[in-house]
Amino acid sequence: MTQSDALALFESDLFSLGQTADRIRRSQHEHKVFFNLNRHLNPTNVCADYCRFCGFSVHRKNPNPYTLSIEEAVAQARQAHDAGAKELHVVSAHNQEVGLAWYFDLFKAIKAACPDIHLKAMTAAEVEFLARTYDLSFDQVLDRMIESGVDSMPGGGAEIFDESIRHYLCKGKVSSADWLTIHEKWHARGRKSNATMLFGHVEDPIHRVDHLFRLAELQAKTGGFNAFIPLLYLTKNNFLTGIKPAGAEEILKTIALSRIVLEGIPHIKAYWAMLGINLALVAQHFGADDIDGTIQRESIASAAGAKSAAGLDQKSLIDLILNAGFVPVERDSLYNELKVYG
Ligand code: V47
Repeated sequence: MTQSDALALFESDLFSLGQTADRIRRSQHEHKVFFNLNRHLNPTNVCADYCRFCGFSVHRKNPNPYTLSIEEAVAQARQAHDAGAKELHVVSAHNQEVGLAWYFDLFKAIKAACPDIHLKAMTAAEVEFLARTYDLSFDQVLDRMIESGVDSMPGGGAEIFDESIRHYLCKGKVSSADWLTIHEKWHARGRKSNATMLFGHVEDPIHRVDHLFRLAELQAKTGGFNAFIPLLYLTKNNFLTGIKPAGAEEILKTIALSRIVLEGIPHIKAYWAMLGINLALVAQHFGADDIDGTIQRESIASAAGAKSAAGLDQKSLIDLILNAGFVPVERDSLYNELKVYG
């Protein structure tokens, strides 16, 4: 498929696009909807970089800086673990005040306190920030992550790869080429990661197609991406004004196109914290097969206006998936099936 074919598909009607995506989804995953028992932990919102879309980092619209001590972060990890979380998704802002060691000591301390928890931590944007700030190579940062107990990498920081849009959105943050290089190097270490795309702001469909094709190319080379997560841009508390929020049709088409173009990435996640649980369930008919997890607590999407701060309990998540006519499958962080419900 060429980029023009993909663009033409995107312009076709929602239901034909959805049907094609659903065919691929069913051939890979039948009626399963994957979820996990996870907890998001965002240890600091103090950030040296500036992204127009971000409502989480501290700025004049969000004048509440916080940085957890290692002890506080470990206490939250323990609490999550005691409540059943099997994965901790740790994403911090780019904090120049805490020092390099804070990032790695945090992971070591969490792993020491909860050895069986899967640590999904450090976006490529954080890796690049630490390399840039402390004059390290990407390899050095990635090796220190592994030494400190990081198991896999989340997909954040990809935003939109098109360089002109990226320059407008988040000038100075990790470049698209570096984002891809960091994931390639991580995969070369035999580790898995996810990929994201922030959509529904100032980009056009052509930029989404370009983004998907760059990811497909890397996946063909490494096979290291587990899941792709199209992240719906949320409009609150940031400096990207005058954007008309994307509607359901646009969102579902983007998810469906992702499933079609990224046939080599096994899972497409409809992240309920940003989409809302109902649309995330509908998205399971349009190419998605994963919904993220219980989350328990979340700061990035909720800072931007999502109703996800408190998470969802396991039973509600399972019932919602069953009521939508799918088979809930609890998975681990690497998509091994742990329990099939119903
Ligand atoms: O990179 C920031 C996005 C991302 C806004 O790997 C916003 O499993 C919408 O990457 N509206 C971080 N999005 C979250 C992320 C993620 C989430 C869930 C699962 C996984 C995974 C990864 O959040 C950032 C940025 O693209 N973001 N501000 C906003 N206003």
